[in-house]
Amino acid sequence: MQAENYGWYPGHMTKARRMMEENLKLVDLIIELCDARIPLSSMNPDIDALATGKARILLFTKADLADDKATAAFMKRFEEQGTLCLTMDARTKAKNKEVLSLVKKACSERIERNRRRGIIGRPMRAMVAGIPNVGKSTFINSIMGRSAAKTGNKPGVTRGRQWVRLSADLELMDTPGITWPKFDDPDTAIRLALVGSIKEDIIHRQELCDYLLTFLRTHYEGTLAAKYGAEDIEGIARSKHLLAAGAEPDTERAQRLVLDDFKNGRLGRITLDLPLGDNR
Ligand SMILES: Nc1nc2c(ncn2[C@@H]2O[C@H](COP(=O)(O)OP(=O)(O)OP(=O)(O)O)[C@@H](O)[C@H]2O)c(=O)[nH]1
Ligand SMILES: [Mg+2]
Repeated sequence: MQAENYGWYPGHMTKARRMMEENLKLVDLIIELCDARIPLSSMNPDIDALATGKARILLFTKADLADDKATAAFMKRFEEQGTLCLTMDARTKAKNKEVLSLVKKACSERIERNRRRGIIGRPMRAMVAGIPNVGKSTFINSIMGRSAAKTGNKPGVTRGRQWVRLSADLELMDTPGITWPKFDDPDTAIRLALVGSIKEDIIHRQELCDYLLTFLRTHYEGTLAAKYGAEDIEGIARSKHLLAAGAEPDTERAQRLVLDDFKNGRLGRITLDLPLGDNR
């Protein structure tokens, strides 16, 4: 995999890592947001090394778009590893209470240590981190109960760090999303692009669409036929009457349609990372 092709050139990585390190100095807790459709591909592989000694919780957003069965298998695996985690639709407040109790659990040691040192009443500070477009700002707004952070369905909406005070006990830091290369999995960049966390123009649309169609035919049999009455891009173009000059199928428009339908959950609830072993 050519990491530079995806914006993962060395300068970007150094900058992203430095920013993460600076932000980490300011917080007690990391709230890492991952996309439930790609729990593994969206996880920051360097956070373990960067965040030693910090409390951590993992929140899987966009669970409303992910495959429930896969989500359950992933959660089981993470919980067995002792990770404090939750799945959610970050646009709703449904999990607010559970998130706060998870935060408390994760911070309990730190609060106790502070108490022993006579530090009482200092709020816990949490950094909300994760890949672009995963829902960091949306999550902050839901838990705050008001629009405190700017959101939008494309990567790179939040530019700099921003603090919000949730309560006397907890302050949250919104951060810009960062992507990280995982050299051991060449499919990571494609999966990140399919869920909208890498800018659309970086990987060729045809490559993305071919990957998605093959994945769906293999792991979600019948999905394409049910939605489009066809399983390949030319067939889809024809059945959706997307035709170019000479009544040829307009595959470019068909690709855009399929990718857009997937991103917005119109192909059903689909998870691109495989929960059992081989993530390919
Ligand atoms: N369906 C669904 N959509 C979500 C969820 N969380 C966020 N979104 C949508 O995803 C898009 C991105 O949300 P943001 O909160 O701007 O994402 P972000 O992580 O702050 O993105 P950057 O600031 O660009 O790094 C928005 O259109 C949200 O409405 C979720 O749990 N489910
Ligand atoms: Mg944001």
